[in-house]
Amino acid sequence: MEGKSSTTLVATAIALVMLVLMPEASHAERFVVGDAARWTWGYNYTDWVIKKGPFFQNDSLVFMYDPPNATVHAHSVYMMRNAADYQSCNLKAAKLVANVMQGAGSGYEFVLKKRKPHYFVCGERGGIHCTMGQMKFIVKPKSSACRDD
Ligand SMILES: [Cu+2]
Repeated sequence: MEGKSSTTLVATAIALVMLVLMPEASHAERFVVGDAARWTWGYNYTDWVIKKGPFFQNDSLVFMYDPPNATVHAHSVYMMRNAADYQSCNLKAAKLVANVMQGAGSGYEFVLKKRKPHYFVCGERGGIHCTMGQMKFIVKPKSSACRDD
């Protein structure tokens, strides 16, 4: 008898947790970085962030770019460790997020799980895509509790 009531309790607890979590999960948005331009040389992603934001925790960013071929530049996605590295496009301590192949097809999806500044850059050509190609942007997700839609 005791086992059965604790099972019921667990089931009730799970149901309650799902009730609390599900509306939030269903509100998370998915953004294709750069929209129709996708992840490419010369597009102003800083403007794109201003236009699309604010971003919230659990929203996702989808990076879409073709794998390297004879006519297309290779791109990638790196995360810079801090603002200084981001400003100078210094890739030495950067963390690889998606390699040159991972933007193909439906793209590479990055879920914004943490409420911290995310410094995204393209790491190709020793940082030239970051410095000259404007392939860089910062996203700092707000708490999902702040979402008012
Ligand atoms: Cu690039």
